[in-house]
Amino acid sequence: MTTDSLSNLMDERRTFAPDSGFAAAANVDAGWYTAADADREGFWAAQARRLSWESEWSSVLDWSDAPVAKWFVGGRLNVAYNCVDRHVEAGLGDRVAIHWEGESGDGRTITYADLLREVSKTANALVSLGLRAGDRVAIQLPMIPEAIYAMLACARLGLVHSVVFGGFSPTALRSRVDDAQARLLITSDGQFRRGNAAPMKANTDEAIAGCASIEHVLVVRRTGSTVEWTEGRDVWWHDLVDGQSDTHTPEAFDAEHPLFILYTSGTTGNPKGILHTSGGYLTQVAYTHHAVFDLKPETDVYWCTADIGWVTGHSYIVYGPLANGATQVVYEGTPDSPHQGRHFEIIQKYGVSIYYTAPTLIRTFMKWGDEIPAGYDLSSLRLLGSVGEPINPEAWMWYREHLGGQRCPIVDTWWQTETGAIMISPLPGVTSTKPGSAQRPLPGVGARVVDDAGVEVGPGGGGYLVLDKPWPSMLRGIWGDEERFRSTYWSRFDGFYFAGDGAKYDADGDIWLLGRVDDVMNVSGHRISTTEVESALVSHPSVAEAAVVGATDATTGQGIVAFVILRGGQDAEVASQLRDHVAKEIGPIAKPRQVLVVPELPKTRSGKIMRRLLRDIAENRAVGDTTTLADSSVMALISSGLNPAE
Ligand code: 6R9
Repeated sequence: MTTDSLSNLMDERRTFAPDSGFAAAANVDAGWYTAADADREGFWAAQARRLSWESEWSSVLDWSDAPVAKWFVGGRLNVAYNCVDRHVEAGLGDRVAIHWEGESGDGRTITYADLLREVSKTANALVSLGLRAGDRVAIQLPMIPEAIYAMLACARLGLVHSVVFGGFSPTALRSRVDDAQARLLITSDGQFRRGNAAPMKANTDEAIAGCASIEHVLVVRRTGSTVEWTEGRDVWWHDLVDGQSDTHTPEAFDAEHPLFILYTSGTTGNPKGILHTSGGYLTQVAYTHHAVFDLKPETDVYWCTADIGWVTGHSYIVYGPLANGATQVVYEGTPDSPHQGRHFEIIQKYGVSIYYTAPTLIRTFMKWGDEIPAGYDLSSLRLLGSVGEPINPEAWMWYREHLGGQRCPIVDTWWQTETGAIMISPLPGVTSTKPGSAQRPLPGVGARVVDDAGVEVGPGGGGYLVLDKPWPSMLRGIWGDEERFRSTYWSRFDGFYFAGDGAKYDADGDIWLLGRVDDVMNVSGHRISTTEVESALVSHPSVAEAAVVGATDATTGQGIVAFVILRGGQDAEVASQLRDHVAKEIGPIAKPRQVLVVPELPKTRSGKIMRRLLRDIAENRAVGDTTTLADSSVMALISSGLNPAE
């Protein structure tokens, strides 16, 4: 069999049993599934005891007001104390918490003792601005340590942070600030992108012009560029924070005290402010970070490449790793600045042992060439993770070979902003992994694949992914819109959380995610996942990356339109070859109507392809709102390179 024919989800059969040495030392074993099934609440109570509580809960779960859960009812804790102080109190103050690597190679080493001082100073500064528990604080910052200090200072004081991507437009920031009625905005003068200083405060100034809720803007100096200044409103971080006392006594809050709001886009209209609370959230991020990444805090160097403006940054840069006392790398820059080996250079420099990234970056590495990772010593790596979208088997295999040296287990972690923490993933050392499958709900988590009527499908069957039991880090609502919370997630199936993802079971009952159901195409009555077609395309040797959309078609309902980035130069014959290749891999029904060769794909800052924009092109419409694109010039680049007659 050729690699090609193995490389789409329909045929994927490879499995990789855990290495016995890894399994022997793993943090978890198969008994965790049985224990959690036997006594779910007892299991979660045991996980909650990873944390330090000022007073324990009276009951583990109150689901009487479903779908709004209360976890660890009556328990009290301070989230920042758990992420910082307790490690210092345990004598680990000299352990490095953060190896911060600036884009240009400037760096800072921050120990847990340093982190405690910085977070305390920041908390004292926020108190001096008159902020009180429950107030909202908007944060738009680059990937600099102050972003983490700011989030933890909010957590310490019971302030609710709302982190907004550095790349979001003023309009997007404004709607988030307004929706949450934030009193404070924390930002920086500018940010470095590919060696250039780009303005940030100019954008935030524009965003909050005339905004009544914002009383102060706290500004970190990062690039040193000149900024406009509003006296009485704007305060420099170094003026306010640096002079504060570096001690601060944390106060415990209720387990259900709000911790943060994070906006995520829905299928329609305004972004949704997903609300997370304290005790359950921290419990599940700490547990999953321990179990899924097999973290050994004394020896591992962990690196999650997400941006803190994304939920992965919240849960697996800030709260999970720090609650577990991890040593981690935080990197400010882009993967190709100043060169395409930057990530591998950082892995080598710090001896990174656990690396967690997104399939889109893995495919980008593939496009750049195998020789780039081969030029670095990556032998410190012992576990690799993937998140954000389905990982096609081809990318999974490449990741395993070229970063993992065929030895590292890969954890494909499925979860969402709404779930707060990882829900479905292999357990390293326990699960025999399969390229492209997230496999099983974690111990303590309930998930199934159901049909239109909410009935679970059998082995080999496909349908919708639902979560059938409440979990500690579940969203507690959409900020200010309880009705939308119920209708979006809880009305589609009675008693189940509707995730919005398509999935199927294989013959072993393992779960394969097939992409958003809004991305599932219907061609002549056949349901075809964009992911399946993309996976087939990427299995062709000349394709580096592919995105597929269903475009309205008068005859078949929808027609499949594929956008591909080629590995080498342009090839006039390739479009028809690729159409045939997909037909061969999946079946004639999946043959794309059109294959368009493009230089780039439109992506959000978190690496998700914006299919909506590609659909606009495929359906010959004016391209819609591009404000959430990482690089808004991409659409012009794509359109200019296309032959309209194709
Ligand atoms: C963490 C995060 C959530 C959506 C989710 C799904 C997709 C995430 C995935 C995955 C397949 C995985 N997704 N991880 N699909 N396999 N391992 O990405 O949160 O930005 O809210 O996106 O991402 O479609 O519904 P968020």
